[in-house]
Amino acid sequence: MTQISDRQQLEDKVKDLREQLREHNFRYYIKDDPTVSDGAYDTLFHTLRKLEEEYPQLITSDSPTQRVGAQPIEGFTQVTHRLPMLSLGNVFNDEELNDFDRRVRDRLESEAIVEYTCEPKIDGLAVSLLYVDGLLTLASTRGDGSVGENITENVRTIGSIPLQLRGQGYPKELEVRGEVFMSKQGFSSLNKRALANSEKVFVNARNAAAGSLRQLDPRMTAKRPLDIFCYSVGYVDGELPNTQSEILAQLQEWGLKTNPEVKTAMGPKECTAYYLDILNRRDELGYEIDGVVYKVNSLTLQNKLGFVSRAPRWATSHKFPAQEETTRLLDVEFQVGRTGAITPVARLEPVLVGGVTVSNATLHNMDEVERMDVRVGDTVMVYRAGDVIPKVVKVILDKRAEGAKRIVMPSVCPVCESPIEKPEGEAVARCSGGLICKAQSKEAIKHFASRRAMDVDGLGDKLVEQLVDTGKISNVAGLFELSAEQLASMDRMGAKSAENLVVALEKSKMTTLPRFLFALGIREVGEATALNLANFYGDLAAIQVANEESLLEVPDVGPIVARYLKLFFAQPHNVEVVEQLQQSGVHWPAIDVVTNQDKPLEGQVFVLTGSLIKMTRNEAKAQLQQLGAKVSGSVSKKTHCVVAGDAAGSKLKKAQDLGVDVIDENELEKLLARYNA
Ligand code: I6G
Repeated sequence: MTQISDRQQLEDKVKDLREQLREHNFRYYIKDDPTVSDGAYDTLFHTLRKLEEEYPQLITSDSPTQRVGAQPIEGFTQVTHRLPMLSLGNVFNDEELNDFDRRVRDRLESEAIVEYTCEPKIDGLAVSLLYVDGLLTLASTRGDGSVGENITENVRTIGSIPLQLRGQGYPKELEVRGEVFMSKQGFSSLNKRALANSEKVFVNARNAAAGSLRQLDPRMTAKRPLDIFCYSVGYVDGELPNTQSEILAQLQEWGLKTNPEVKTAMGPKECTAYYLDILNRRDELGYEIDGVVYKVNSLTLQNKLGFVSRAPRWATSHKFPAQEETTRLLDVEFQVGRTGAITPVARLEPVLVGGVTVSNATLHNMDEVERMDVRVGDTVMVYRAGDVIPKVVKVILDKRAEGAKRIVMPSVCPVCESPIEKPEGEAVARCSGGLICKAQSKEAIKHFASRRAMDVDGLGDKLVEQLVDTGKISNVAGLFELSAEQLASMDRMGAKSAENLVVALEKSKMTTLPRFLFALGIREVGEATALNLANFYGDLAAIQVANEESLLEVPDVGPIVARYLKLFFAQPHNVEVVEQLQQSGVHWPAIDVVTNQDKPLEGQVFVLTGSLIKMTRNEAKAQLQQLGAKVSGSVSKKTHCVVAGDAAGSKLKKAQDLGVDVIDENELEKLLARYNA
């Protein structure tokens, strides 16, 4: 760096790096069309960071290196909006939409068809972003519409919000309004992790986004998968186009993210067509919406129409049927999962939620039951989204009836009557019956046959249940004893399907050791751990007899996994089943352990994202590859681990969405040190 002696040259270089990084962010977040690899982005980021470390006087707040503040803040200060953040009126059906359009035309004293812009109404949090001379200067919540909270430090951590507008011609002051939200998958993996760690779960994606924006420590917000769609402007000191659709296009050019579903519609009929189309595709959208918004496209007409009380006359939202409804909790039953986990399930007075009748919903676990203080007879709020199992999210305490009955976890399994155990500190209670329990057997067999395990084509859940209920099989080994005749005698099974299933079972016998290990359904042994075990020991017999000390040497195997492995193979019944399976012809190719000890990460797919501080991404990549890992550029279900550096963006989000392991730079360092020692 010291070769750059000339100060001007140095400043130019820093400026150029920032511009390049901004442009790449724009391509990545806004256009969804990156033009450089992560590695190339990283190199630029590092060069900039190194220069800034060497010349701290060159650091500016809009530098792409300056997203996450170092210190938590003490509280949120209040911000008075220069122009109030209004609310929107609602319509719920075609008739009300026609009335809205009628009022618009009456007020404009025109019978001409009105052009509207249509966009999804995101179920998130309205925020205001103030850009002064293109710099993000202030971000605030809507609050009561007049006064909100200053959440600038947290908003700066959201990768899709530019710290500096791109291009030229933006107004001297530009207040942009939008909705910050958490994607459906981001929300789901956040809650999964919270459940696993016995932490508080969020009721819905909106609350999760709100909770994330209200963190006092911006480093916490930075870890949450937040995103934004900008939908309009507030205070503007400068020129803007004269229609809503052109304003959105212009905001995008300046680097602000707008919704790709925005369209224009001529009159209410086309608006309804848009509404139906979005309603139809609601579950496919990666984020929660609660309706669509129509706005008169022309700003001239908007100005003529003005406002009524605190809502514009030129816009309305067209609400979808609710996805949350209240109903009565009639009873609670306890379901038993593959590992014996007992889930309380609510039996409800049937209720229509978002167009679907719901009569059962999950209550997760007893900690949740206690946290919500839910009782039989209570009026509860039920939430349903897409194909996901509906859940009870809240009790309406005001409506609690006199005799509402507390929910008590049974002491024995409702299926096999073995004792239920709940170890201290764990959120989940379990049936101790193991494979004696029919419920556990059914789930174990379903898991064994599943696509990522033994991959038995054509063995559906219902069939497994029938096979166990009729006593045809009691464990996974029984699957390979089934004849085509036995299968053909099951409900809804023809001779042809039965034959196909026998062929599929035969085909599945040729597998791999990692798949087989995973298929056994040993607690905490997921695909990645199964792969590590297979690579470390090379064969099943060695794993079966490995002691705890040895198991702890396997990458990513800690005391808990080691204990479950020991427990599993200590049970004669399990060993017997494994032997039966091998005798039936289940087999796999041998693994060369010698090679794999040199390459302990063989078969593991890593993705590096965000900026690393202590090493470049290329260095990290080379070291991982040396240990046998494959380093891929994109996250998918096949990814084993994502290394997330600073300002990690959509790849981190995707990893969280898919439930892929995420480690930070420190953990990566430890991992590399373990093998390189
Ligand atoms: O709350 C809102 C959500 C979405 C809005 C809104 C919007 O446009 C897509 N637009 C306005 C003008 C207002 N609230 C006041």
